[in-house]
Amino acid sequence: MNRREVSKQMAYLLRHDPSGISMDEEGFVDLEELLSALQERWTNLTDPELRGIVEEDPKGRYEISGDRIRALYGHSVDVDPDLPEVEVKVLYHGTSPKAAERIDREGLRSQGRRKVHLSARQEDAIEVGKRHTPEPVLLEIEADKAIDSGVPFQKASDKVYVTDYVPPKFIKPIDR
Ligand code: HQG
Repeated sequence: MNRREVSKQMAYLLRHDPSGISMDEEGFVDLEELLSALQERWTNLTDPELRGIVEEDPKGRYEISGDRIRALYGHSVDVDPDLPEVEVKVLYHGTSPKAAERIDREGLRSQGRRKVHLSARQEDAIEVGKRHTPEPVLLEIEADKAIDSGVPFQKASDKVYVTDYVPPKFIKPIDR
């Protein structure tokens, strides 16, 4: 059992395509049902192993509550996890040079996902950007000023924050 592969499949089911598993409006599904779906591929996967993957996830991608489980961010399915709205001074976003040009004109808009995703740390934002391009552009978001102007940020995990839209005036590229 390759934990990363299981987690990838889990993220796919919980964020994009629960394929038959019923999901509530906050993104939760029944843990046993998810386990059964994963056991179609990983026959010997156990409940404790699945819980271990959730607990040890390096980005805090998932949450278990009672007998239910959900992804905390990354969704394209139409759900609205009840994440805490937080005060934060600065956040970061890593992206391709081409996207950065458009972001400079029109702001950060969600594309395939429901939300815009931001990182608490510069290093993490750079890693996110590297999924799109070898030499990502690092953007700094003046979250405190955005909050003052009515843009709320929600904390999905220790590393990941989400919002609906960030206007360009709160975004500036950082040299690195
Ligand atoms: C870009 C992964 C043009 C944006 C990651 C990004 C993250 C624009 C792309 C999480 C734009 C969307 C999310 C605009 C934004 N014009 N492009 N106005 N505004 N974009 O994959 O942030 O490991 O949906 O810059 O690590 O890259 O799977 O978002 O490049 O935490 O848990 O549109 O997903 O988490 O790409 O990644 P994505 P993301 P996991």
